Amino acid sequence: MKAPLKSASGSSKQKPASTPYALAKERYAALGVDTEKALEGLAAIPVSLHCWQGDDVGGFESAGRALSGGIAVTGNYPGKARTPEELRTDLEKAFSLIPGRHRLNLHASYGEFGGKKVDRDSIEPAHFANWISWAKAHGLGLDFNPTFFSHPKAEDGFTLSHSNRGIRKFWIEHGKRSREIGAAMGRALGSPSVTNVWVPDGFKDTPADRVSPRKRLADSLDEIFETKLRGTVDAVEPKLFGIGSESYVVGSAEFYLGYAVSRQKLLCLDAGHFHPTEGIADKISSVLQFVPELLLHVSRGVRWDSDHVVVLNDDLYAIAREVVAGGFLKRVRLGLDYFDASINRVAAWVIGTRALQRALLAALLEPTKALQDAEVAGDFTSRLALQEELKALPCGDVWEEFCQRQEVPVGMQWIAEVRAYEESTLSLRG
Ligand code: RNT
Ligand code: ZN
Repeated sequence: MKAPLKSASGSSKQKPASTPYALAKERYAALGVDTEKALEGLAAIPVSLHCWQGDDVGGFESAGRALSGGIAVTGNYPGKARTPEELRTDLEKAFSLIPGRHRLNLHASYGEFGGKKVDRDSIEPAHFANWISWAKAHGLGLDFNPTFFSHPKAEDGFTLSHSNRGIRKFWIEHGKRSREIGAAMGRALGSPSVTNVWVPDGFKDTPADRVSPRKRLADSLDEIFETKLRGTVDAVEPKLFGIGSESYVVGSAEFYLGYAVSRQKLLCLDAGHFHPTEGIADKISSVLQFVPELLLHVSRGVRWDSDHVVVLNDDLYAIAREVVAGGFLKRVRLGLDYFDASINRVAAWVIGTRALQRALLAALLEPTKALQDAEVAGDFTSRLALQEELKALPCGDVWEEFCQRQEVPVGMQWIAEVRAYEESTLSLRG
């Protein structure tokens, strides 16, 4: 399909018979690690790409409102998708540059309403029929999110925990309909979707009553989740603060941890939703003692919950390591969540997804047994020495092999394809 770029690491001093991958394979084998198994394992891990990176969290409702809910997109890089067709074309380009089989994560505001005003409490699976048939045609799974922001009934910062019963009812209906849509997607595609609830509810300044909104949020969620549905699983997403909800967020970490444990729902951990230096890696094995599954919103907060494009940093390595070494690949669903309009949006998807996959590969290449044996024996010296040794092993050569086998561009080759797409397609958008 795509012409693979010759690996830059194949220097002239190497024996011609030894490809960089063959050498890497030997290095890892010496530590008891089977690179072939790692490659197979990586191919089996789907990542849910977030539709909202493609159009700055805009969506396709006829009203087309400004982004609200305390999240923000900065930048005005040309070429953002303006229609569902454009967004799908962009996604196809991104998926063609990402190795493996994946999923798409849709927000309710990305329905296709045929120019009509369909309010959030009236959305139906039919509004997502095109997305479903497109996903089927491309072998993608779908995930879903009710949209509790960018709407007049969310403008004062409250939705499911609103003090007004009518407004609460409106959003509860939206939540119920969203679950139905998620379930329809899951059933149509033969792969259960996650329907993830995140609400922006909170106060800019010190509240006089921290209790009542939380009670109302719990009650509203219980109403939304009342009916058992086949085809979707429910997740709830806590947050520390948002822009304009700096002093109090109703759905805090403790609130949703308690909620998810008591209702046996999925907890969604977004990497940007905690104190700036607090990572989510260590939470994985804690929370999975008590909830059935986790949803991860892999993101990168810079100083605040800024939703920067995911890159291969220590936090990302640690997250992937805990998922893999903990044996949690079947209980952790991986999704991305960031929005950057200052760079090419297709490239943003590709960079973030490939970074997550590379972190997962590094985790799959870890000699976990050797590390754990050293630990059990009390030999923390060897544990630390080996952990350090692993950092400079030729993981990148195994990654390039993976890209080649999956028939996607190797190395920097993919950026040329994004540039060509920019010229042929994105630059034509007004
Ligand atoms: C917001 C949450 C949420 C959103 C998306 C658009 O802070 O992270 O997941 O980013 O629903
Ligand atoms: Zn998130």
